[in-house]
Amino acid sequence: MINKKLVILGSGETGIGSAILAKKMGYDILLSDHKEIDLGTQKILQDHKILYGLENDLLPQILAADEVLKSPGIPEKNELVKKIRKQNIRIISEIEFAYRHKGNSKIVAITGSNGKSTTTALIYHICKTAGIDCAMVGNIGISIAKQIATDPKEWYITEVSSFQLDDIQTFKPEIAILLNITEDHLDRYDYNFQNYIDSKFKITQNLTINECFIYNVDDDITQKNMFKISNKINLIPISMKEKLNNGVYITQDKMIMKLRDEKVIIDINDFALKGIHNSYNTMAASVATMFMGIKKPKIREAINNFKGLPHRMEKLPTIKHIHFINDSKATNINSTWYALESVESPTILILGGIDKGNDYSIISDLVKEKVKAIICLGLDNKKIIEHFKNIAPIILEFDDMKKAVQTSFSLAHKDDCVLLSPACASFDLFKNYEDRGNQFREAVKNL
Ligand code: UMA
Ligand code: ADP
Repeated sequence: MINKKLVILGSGETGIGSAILAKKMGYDILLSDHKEIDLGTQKILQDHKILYGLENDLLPQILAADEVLKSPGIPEKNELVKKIRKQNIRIISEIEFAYRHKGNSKIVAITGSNGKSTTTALIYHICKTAGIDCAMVGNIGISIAKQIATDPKEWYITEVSSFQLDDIQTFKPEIAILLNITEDHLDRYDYNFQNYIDSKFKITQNLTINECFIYNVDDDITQKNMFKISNKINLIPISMKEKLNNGVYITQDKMIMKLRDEKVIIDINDFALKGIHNSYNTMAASVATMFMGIKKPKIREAINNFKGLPHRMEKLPTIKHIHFINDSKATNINSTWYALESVESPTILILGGIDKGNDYSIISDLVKEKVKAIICLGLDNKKIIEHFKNIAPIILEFDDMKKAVQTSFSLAHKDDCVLLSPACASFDLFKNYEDRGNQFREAVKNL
């Protein structure tokens, strides 16, 4: 029995999953939320005999905690978090808590500004193909703590966000992957990019020579910050520009993986995921699973028949020779850059939503080269219009997906592409990026 007073902040996926695991492990738990907890969630808490309530009603009990587990969506600037810090009560994240109670199971942790979900899903797919006992958890949507409590596995393929890394202490995955770093979530990092970079690098904090760190040597920001990490880590670089003696690279349409004394070569035409960004994701997933001990035939089979995830460069059925691509998950400018880079025909680009600090000049050249019209889909489109007014031939504004899609369709000619890759969060007009992507799919279907 662990007789520790654990307070859990937040009653979402993280909070509930952690509470279930903590209860199982014998902690003395209290769960709080700043809002009224919905009835379904209350029922789950009651069934597990977990005490809960409103943050404001529980302040003395919260500040008497031995440790506080904070849901990732709760920012540092939150007044309660400030009070907890002032009292020197340790704050941990869910992945830290889950790590402590995972037993002998192992973790693959995937982070990066873009490509996390795709790479996580691909690693999971390779592992399943190879018959490994595993679960896909973390930022992709399922609490790792809940998985450990209710259905433990040998491997947890875990998508990890910077918010989840912020409050780790001992978290040490067997395989850590950092795909890339570009500006994102700066509102949570005092608008200081270095703070966000440091948060991503926390994934390496406890690694030793026994684990491995897979990272992208072509990513400038990653490279510039590598000097900070311990030289006693087992490094596995990936590159599409350099031939490497250890790690993975692509040359003449071949992916070459060199690990320990083993060399594996797979033709890149076998990759189901297309585009440069996806080649990086496939390289990371392939070498991670090779490190786990999975052999080439299973890796090749799985990367070849992987279906990809919806809302990420998802091709929809062509209508009257017009192509439609749903890239609703592109919520920052870097992923929109990759989307535009990979389209091959003149494009009507649907852009906009809640801007998290985009520098639109990053896509100016690609817009000049490929974009016939920008369709703004957001409540406040000033920044986009200001930036592209002399670059894009046509800029129109909408606050409704149906009208945005109908207009895009009317502007498109044979073989053109209508690309939803908004570079922005969706919460001004939609519930979330899935809702935005689903509405796009529906509007296209109804043309
Ligand atoms: N809450 C408070 N006080 C606050 C703010 C929120 O009590 O100041 C409460 C809310 O009322 C709510 C709960 O906290 O009840 C929500 O917690 P949360 O926002 O951390 O959400 P979870 O449901 O626990 O989901 C989290 C991740 N959410 C965020 O990081 C914002 C999910 O990632 C993740 O799938 C899930 O844990 C399981 O790991 C979502 C996400 O948007 C998809 N992630 C960001 C991204 O991908 O860009 C990082
Ligand atoms: P994340 O989980 O990190 O948000 P996703 O796999 O969901 O990443 O992809 C999000 C967006 O980023 C999609 O629009 C996708 O096309 C793009 N993307 C995917 N992989 C990469 C990558 N390695 N580099 C840049 N952009 C990427």
